[in-house]
Amino acid sequence: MKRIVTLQDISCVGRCSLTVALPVISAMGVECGILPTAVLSTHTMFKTFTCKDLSDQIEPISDAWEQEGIAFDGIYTGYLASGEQCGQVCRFFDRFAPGGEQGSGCRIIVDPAMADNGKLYAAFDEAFPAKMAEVCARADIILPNITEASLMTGLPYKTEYDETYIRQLLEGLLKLGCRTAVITGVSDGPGRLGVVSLDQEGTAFSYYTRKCPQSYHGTGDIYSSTVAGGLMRGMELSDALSLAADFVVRCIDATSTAEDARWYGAEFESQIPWLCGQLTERR
Ligand code: PXL
Repeated sequence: MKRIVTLQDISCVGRCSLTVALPVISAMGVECGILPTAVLSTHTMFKTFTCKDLSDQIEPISDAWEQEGIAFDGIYTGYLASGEQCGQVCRFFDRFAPGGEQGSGCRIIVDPAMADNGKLYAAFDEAFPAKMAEVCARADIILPNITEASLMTGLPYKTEYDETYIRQLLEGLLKLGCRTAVITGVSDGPGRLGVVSLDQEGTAFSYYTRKCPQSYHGTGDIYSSTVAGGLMRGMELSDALSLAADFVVRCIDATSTAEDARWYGAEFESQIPWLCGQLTERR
C-alpha cells in the first residue's frame, strides 16, 4: 500500500483540510500520515475561531520520522498557517522528497489553499502568496483555483475570461517551477465548470462538468484529496482530475438535497461508497 503524508491544519469542525483529507485518502486505499500545521476550532469562515499554530512541531516530528526511517510515496500540502511555515514545508520537502518525483520518487502535491472569489482568507496578509509560491515552485503538481493562480502569478483576477487568460495563468504557474499546473473552478461556458492542466512538456488537459448552483466551503480540499489519493493509486493525472471533479459534484448535490444541510462544508461522507466503487470501475 502506498503511503502519503499530508501537511495542513486540523479545523476541528467545518469539513475541510485534515477532516476531509484523512477520510478521503484512507477510503481510497492509501495510507495517510498527517502532520498538522495548526489546530483551529473551525475553519476561518466562521466569525469566531481559535488557532494554535503548530510550527514548532514540524521539525521535531520530522527528526523522529527520519530516525525511524519513515519514508513516503507522496507529500500533499494544503492550508498552511503562516509565511514562515511555508519555509518549513520547503525544508520538509528537502528532507523527505529531495528533487520531488523525478529525484527521490516521492511526489509532491501542493494545494495552495489561501484564497477564493478574489480574496485572501482571513488569516493571511498580502505577503503570503509569494511565500506559498515558493512551496509551489518545488511541487510536481499544484492545484490552485483562479484566485490563487492570479495571486501567485501577479496576473489580474478575472471573473469574465477566455481561454487565453487561463493559458496565461497556467504558463505563469509553470514559470514558478512546478512540473504540472492544474487550475480548478474554471468555466468554459455558461453552466459549466471544471479543471485545466498544463505541464512543462506542453501536455494540456481539461475536464468540465455541469456547474452546481450552490457552492460550499472545503470543496477544494475534497478535490485535491481525491486527486492525491488517485495519483498514489497509480491513476493517470487526467483520470484522477476527472474522478475528483465528478466526486465533488456528487458531494455538492448531496449537500444541497440534505434536510439538515450545513453551510460550512460539503457532505462527502455519504458519497464515499460511490468513490470507492469508481476505483475498481475506472482502473
Ligand atoms: O478549505 C480551505 C481551508 C482550510 N483550512 C482553514 C481554512 C480554509 C478556508 O478558509 O480557513 C483553516
